[in-house]
Amino acid sequence: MIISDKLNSLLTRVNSVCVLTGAGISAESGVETFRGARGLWSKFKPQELADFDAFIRNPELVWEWYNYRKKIIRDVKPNAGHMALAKMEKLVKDFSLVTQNIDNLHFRAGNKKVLELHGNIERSYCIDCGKFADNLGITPEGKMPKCPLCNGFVRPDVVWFGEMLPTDVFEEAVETARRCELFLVVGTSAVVYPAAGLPITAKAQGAYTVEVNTEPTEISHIVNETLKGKAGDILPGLVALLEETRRKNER
Ligand code: BJW
Ligand code: ZN
Repeated sequence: MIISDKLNSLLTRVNSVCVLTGAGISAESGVETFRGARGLWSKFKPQELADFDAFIRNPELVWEWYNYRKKIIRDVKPNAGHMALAKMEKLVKDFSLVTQNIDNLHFRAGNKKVLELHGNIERSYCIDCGKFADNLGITPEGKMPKCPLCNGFVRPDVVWFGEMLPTDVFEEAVETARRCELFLVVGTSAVVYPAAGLPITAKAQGAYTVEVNTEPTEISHIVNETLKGKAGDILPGLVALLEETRRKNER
């Protein structure tokens, strides 16, 4: 892995790191990304699945799609990229992990705190009374789950297009972007806002911004440095550098 002298030297002393992840970090675990030739959006239409009006029109279809993805996600394991970020949380004093993913893999890798901007596939809530529930899904007979309290429609607790992100979670993510010294953007096409604005916020306040991605993205020309490759190959290398310098400093 080739990194700049600037990043190398920053890793020896950095105390505040914010990481934003997207679907690409879970790709090596076997979770499909959204965009690109083999992404979910090449087979399914977002306006029929990741949209509240679509849910009201055809809740069974939307639930079927989430059940299909839930099964995949439960069967896969966190990969070397997720594991590296769990290690990074232990090494860096002020560490924040912000994810657009709903797949739980950061928690399963061992991260204690994850700011989930787009929700979590394992949670759902009633659109009538707001009650939250875990692990609800389509019934074995293929029926929609219903609210145990009011019998209302239950939906996955994920953020669809045109919906607000959870305010407290997003505000905390902005705060971390505003104070970090190093901002890593990992495995996201950076086309979906407001998440894609976070590296821009970080750079504007002086953070060094580094992108880890297999392909160029919408923010490649904005970040300070691009590390081209798989998250599972690059992140362990960055963590090894962090670890090495911390060990030296302790001596
Ligand atoms: C690897 C790799 C490896 C692969 N290693 N890398 C016009 C302009 C600007 C904004 C808007 C606009 N019109 C509408 C908007 C707003 C809209 C938006 O941004 N739209 C754009 C698409 C145009 N945003 C919203 O609606 C958001 N809400 C909002 O703005 O609220 C305010 C508001 C409310 C009401 C009215 C008006 C404003 C909500 C966005 C919700 C996004 N939801 C989804 C679905 C979540 C649930 C689910 O999963 O089912 O979130 S869509 C989907 O995209 C999902 C993802 O989190 C999100 C981002 O995708 P991500 O993670 O970047 O994945 P990919 O596939 O795009 O990229 C993968 C990357 O990995 C690629 O770059 C690969 O190269 C790379 N890669 N392997 C490293 N091994
Ligand atoms: Zn209810």
